[in-house]
Amino acid sequence: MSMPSDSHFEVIVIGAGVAGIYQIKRLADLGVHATVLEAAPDLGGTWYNNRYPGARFDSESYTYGYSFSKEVLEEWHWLEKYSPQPENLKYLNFVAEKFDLRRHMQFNCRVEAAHFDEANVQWRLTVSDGRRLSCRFLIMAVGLLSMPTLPRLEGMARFKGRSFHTFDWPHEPVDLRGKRVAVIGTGATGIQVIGEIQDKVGDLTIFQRRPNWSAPLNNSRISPEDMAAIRARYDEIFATCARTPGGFEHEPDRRGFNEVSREERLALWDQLYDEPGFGIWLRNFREIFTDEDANQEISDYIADRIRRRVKDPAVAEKLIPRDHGFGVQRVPLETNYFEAYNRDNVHLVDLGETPLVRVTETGLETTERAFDFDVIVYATGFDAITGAYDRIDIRGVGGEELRDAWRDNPSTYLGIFIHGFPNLLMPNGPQSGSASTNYPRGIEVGVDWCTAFLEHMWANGLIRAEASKEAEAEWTAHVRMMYARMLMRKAKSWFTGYNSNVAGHEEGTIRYFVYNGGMPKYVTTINACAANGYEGVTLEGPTLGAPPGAGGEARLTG
Ligand code: NA7
Repeated sequence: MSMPSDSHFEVIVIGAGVAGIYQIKRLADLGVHATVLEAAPDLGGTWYNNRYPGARFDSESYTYGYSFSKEVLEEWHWLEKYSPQPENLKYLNFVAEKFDLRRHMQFNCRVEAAHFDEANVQWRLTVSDGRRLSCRFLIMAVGLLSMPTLPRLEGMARFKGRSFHTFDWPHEPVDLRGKRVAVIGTGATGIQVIGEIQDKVGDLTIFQRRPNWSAPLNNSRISPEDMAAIRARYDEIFATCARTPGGFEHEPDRRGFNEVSREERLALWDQLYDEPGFGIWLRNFREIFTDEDANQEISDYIADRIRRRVKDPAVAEKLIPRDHGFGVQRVPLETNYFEAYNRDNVHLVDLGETPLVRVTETGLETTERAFDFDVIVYATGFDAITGAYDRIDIRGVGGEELRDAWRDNPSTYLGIFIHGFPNLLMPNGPQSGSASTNYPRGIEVGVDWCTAFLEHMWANGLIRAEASKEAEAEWTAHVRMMYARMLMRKAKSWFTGYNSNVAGHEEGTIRYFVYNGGMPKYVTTINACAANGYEGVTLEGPTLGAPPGAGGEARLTG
């Protein structure tokens, strides 16, 4: 009996986060010789890395967990409606241990290069420990927000206190008591950190470049009785998530914005603002995403709520965004964020007025003055969606580099395949539906689809799959076209590829990163592709005359 090789695999999965864990579960169940390569010392992805105070779900916990296992659903008890990072990491470990998935994972194993070997129809990988591995199929489960970015500021290494990006928050507790703390960035992460540490630090100074719209999280505990009621409803919960554009329980208000009176709209918003979670964003009228006037009205409403919560009117005005409307980028959910600015130990520095100039040995300097700190927290975001791909030297047919192919914009077929990069699959890639949804709901769809695709390949003796240039061009044009309807296209956010800290991603360069048609349409589209014999993907066997029923076109390779 031949032993499976430890350097060649049928499938290599890159990344042991939410997607990688489920992907390897599916492959292990099929008995496929597969492994997961993970750069971090352990599994968990986002929930392994982001250990900053206040890190938690903005999805309802019970809609975020995996739906694939009845046993897991029965056994796991979510403790909070929006579960915090330590609990989320515990959950992912629970799942991995339950199905004994760790034995299929390799940690501290960063993939540095992946080159397609056309002659042998294989991917050849170089990993950080110097090993060379190969596989027939490569699955990218690298995460959407896994490449943190720091500002490009002079003197950053000079600072003598402690400083870290929120993604790299130390694993051992950081004692902030009595400390002078700076937070740079007021995205979802900054807003979570600020809400959590405001009353636990000596002094907190927030460096805000542009304010972000945000709304209350309204978190609560989940009692054993609540959890029993949730368990009884799981089928219904997941069915609702599958039906809604964002993969949440929140269903859009399908009445027309102008079909109801202004009083009715205000009454709805009063109710939604005080409800938990994304209700105010996703249970709202659909026009707020597409119609300037509707968007202005909801933005004015939220601005008033901010004014009611912040005592100093001058500070309140600084916290109200002017350059984009409510909901056109992902809405951070907060706990006591605006109230933080009512505290004597919390100060706001508006970088729009006085930009940062440099980091000094003792703190930060703006165009106006110098500040001294013990700790600087960089909550400055990510090289989103394509950043984790760009970091790996990925080369396809003829040595084409993926980072070159995607320099201006990603281009994919269904967010799953890339022309010129055969046998590479993305269960939650750029331009997929899963990139803009309640993440695990999209991931399960993507992983199930990719797994069924691989089963089709194996069942039909096929060894090479490549999206056609035409199919890719058509999908990418479709994704692009859908942005035309959305006010989102005007926002400078990670959804449109904006990041001032990454060369080429600064202002003025919109990137078509996500499929905006909602999960239900996306699922219909990818299922139709599968039902049509994987239309748009050229499938090949090892020799001419691959088995019948193979779909696509068979020709000689290798
Ligand atoms: P975001 O949403 O990209 O936010 C990053 C924040 O950092 C944002 O306020 C930026 O200001 C600010 N930033 C970035 N670079 C700088 C520099 N150089 N100087 C000053 N301020 C800067 O990332 P998050 O981590 O908060 O959230 C990401 C997602 O995680 C979120 O949507 C959730 O889905 C979970 P800007 O607005 O660009 O002016």
